[in-house]
This record gives sequence, structure tokens and C-alpha cells, in this order.
Amino acid sequence: MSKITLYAHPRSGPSYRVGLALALMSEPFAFEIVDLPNGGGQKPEYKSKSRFGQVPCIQVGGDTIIQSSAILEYLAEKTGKFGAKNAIERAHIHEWMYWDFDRLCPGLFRSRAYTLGFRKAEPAVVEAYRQEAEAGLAALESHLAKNEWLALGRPTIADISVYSGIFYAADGKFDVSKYPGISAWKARIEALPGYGKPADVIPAASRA
Ligand SMILES: N[C@@H](CCC(=O)N[C@@H](CS)C(=O)NCC(=O)O)C(=O)O
Repeated sequence: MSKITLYAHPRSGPSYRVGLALALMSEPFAFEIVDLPNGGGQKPEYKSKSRFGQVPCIQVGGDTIIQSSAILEYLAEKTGKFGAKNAIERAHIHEWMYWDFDRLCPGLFRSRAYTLGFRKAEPAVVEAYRQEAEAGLAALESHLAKNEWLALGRPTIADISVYSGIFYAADGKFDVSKYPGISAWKARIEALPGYGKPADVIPAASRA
């Protein structure tokens, strides 16, 4: 595979998702910070790579890919790691990735953004996202109380995707330690070879 450049922001959950996948897949990459707080995402040069002006984005050769889920799919297929071996497996992985974007990460990431002051909203809206996240965590716990991994009985990009939201849950004042199934699964991911926290996998400087 051509050398990858990851365009990201060190505090972005979806950026961490891609950085973590690259680390777990032992795929070397260069890192470019996109200065989101100062409008870096909206600069024409960056938008020519990432049409919505968002991070993450990866550049591979002359092509760019956006949307963390699409990037994870690409990486799994290219490296042959953490992905599906057939259509049924792919569908089971997708069940969790689509559910994550539908029911879990909006509540977790919005609550984080409200708590840290990145976003503002009326108290009722803040509370609605918090309840959505709590419902998502309860659904996740009910699966992980009985299963080691989200799909296929092995770690996949579905686990990497969901993990990034769980990693940042404490920023939104969610206590995941009260969920034993989620806590045990989180520890299993953190024991995988190559695992790193955001500061390890998304350093603020380019690396070879
Ligand atoms: N669905 C996208 C979400 C990406 C996203 O929300 N990125 C945020 C940073 S965490 C961003 O770039 N925000 C700037 C903007 O939307 O203009 C993905 O998974 O890649």
C-alpha cells in the first residue's frame, strides 16, 4: 500500500478512530494537523482533499478518503486485518458501525462537546443527547456482558469504531466503569498489540 498521510486533529474522536486503526494494523503513516479551531478545515486547499472540510481524511497516493468508517473499511481491506472475509461477515461488522453512528457516538461526542465547551445548546438539548448516550451505553453493555467482541467473536473495525467514543466518554462525564461488560471489552482492546492512546497514535508532529 502507498504511504498514507492522515489529516486529523489531536482532540477529534473520529481522527483517533483512524489513528488507532492504523496503529493496530501496524501501518506506518505521516500525520498532518488540520487547525480546526482556526478554520483550517475550510481552507480551499484542505477542502480539495476533504469535501466537507472535516477530519479525518487520509491521502493514499493521488487519492483521498474521508469519513472515518469509510477509511476503516478501506484500511481493513487493504491490510487484511480487522475486517471481513465475506459478505455476511461484512454485514455483521456494519451492523455495529451503523448503530454506533446512529445510537452511540452522537450522544457521547455531543455530550463531550457540551461539557468541554466546544458546542453550546439549550439544557433540554444537552439532556436529550445525554439520555441518548446512556441508552446506547446500556445497549452496548447488554451485548458485551455476553460477548467478548462486537462481531464475529474477534476484534474488528467495529470494535475500533465504537472504542473511540468509549475512550472519550469520561470527557462527557459518563462513568463507563459502572458497566462491567464494557470495562472488560475496553481492557481487551487496550491489550491488543499496537494499541495506543490518542497522544501516542496522533502525535502533533509528522512521523516517518
Ligand atoms: N462522520 C464523520 C465525522 C467527522 C467529524 O465530525 N469531524 C469533526 C471533528 S471531530 C470536524 O471535522 N469538524 C469540523 C466541521 O465539521 O467543520 C467521520 O466519522 O469522519
